[in-house]
Amino acid sequence: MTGIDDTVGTDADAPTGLDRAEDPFGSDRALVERLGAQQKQFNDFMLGYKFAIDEVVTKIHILREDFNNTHDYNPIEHVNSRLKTPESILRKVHRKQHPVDVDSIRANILDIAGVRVTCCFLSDIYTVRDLVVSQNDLDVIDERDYISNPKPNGYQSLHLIMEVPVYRAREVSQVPVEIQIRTIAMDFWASLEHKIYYKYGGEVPAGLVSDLSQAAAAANSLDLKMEELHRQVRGGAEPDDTADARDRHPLAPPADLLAQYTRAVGRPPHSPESPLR
Ligand code: 0O2
Repeated sequence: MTGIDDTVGTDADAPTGLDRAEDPFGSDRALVERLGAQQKQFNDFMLGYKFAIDEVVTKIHILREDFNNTHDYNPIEHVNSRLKTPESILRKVHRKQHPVDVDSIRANILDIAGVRVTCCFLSDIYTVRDLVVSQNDLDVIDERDYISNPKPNGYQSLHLIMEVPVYRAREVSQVPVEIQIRTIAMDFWASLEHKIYYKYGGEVPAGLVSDLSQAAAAANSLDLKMEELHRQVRGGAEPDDTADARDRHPLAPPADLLAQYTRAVGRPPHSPESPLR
């Protein structure tokens, strides 16, 4: 006797004399078991997308912090992510007239995992795009530039569908993630348009469509103006890599370590003739 009853709750322990009348599921037991197995499979399927989001968000956070460290400038304003709800997945697969099963969803719905990167300036969008696309472990499946080619309603954003390796306990799977990169102005417009679209169930009144289109043009001209101001303020300067900027950085070596180095070597580590630079 171990003190642990490790058979409690298993089917092996069910009374052998149990007849259909005593089994709460009766003849539906097979169906219940099948549904349970399907639910488990679907949860496992969704978990793969959640892990893929985690991978991409980590990559974006690393880029953000590293870019800030190296260039004393940050092209990423904020990062959001979302896992499409099962209901939204089913609506989309149905709307696109694909079969409604897990294999079809896997093959046809490529934005189950979504990461949105919001940038201050237009040029930042392409900086972030290049940094993401150049990562060797990610493959670009599709790219849509709705900034060069806005949608008829005025929607602007850069979309990348990236395939991300996810290392799970039993396998490595390649999972698609949609990365939307846009400015704050584009994001503001898209959030409002999304709310209006859903409020009217997709049938937005003509007057509102026209107002939204004007608002998109205003957002675009704001982006162009801010980009111009940004250029003026930076004066075409390359990333700030001056000694001052490095010294301001939180990861700069502590003052006593610098002093020790300077005493031992005869010059500070960031002097121009230093072999370290
Ligand atoms: P949700 O609610 O955000 O999940 P297709 O063009 O048919 O091949 P798909 O997947 O529609 O396929 O591609 P697309 O057009 O690149 O859109 C992907 C996502 O971008 C959408 O997902 C939206 O999040 C966003 N998006 C695209 N067009 C618009 C638009 O006009 N307005 C807004 N606000 N967002 C847009 P979902 O599944 O449509 O929606």
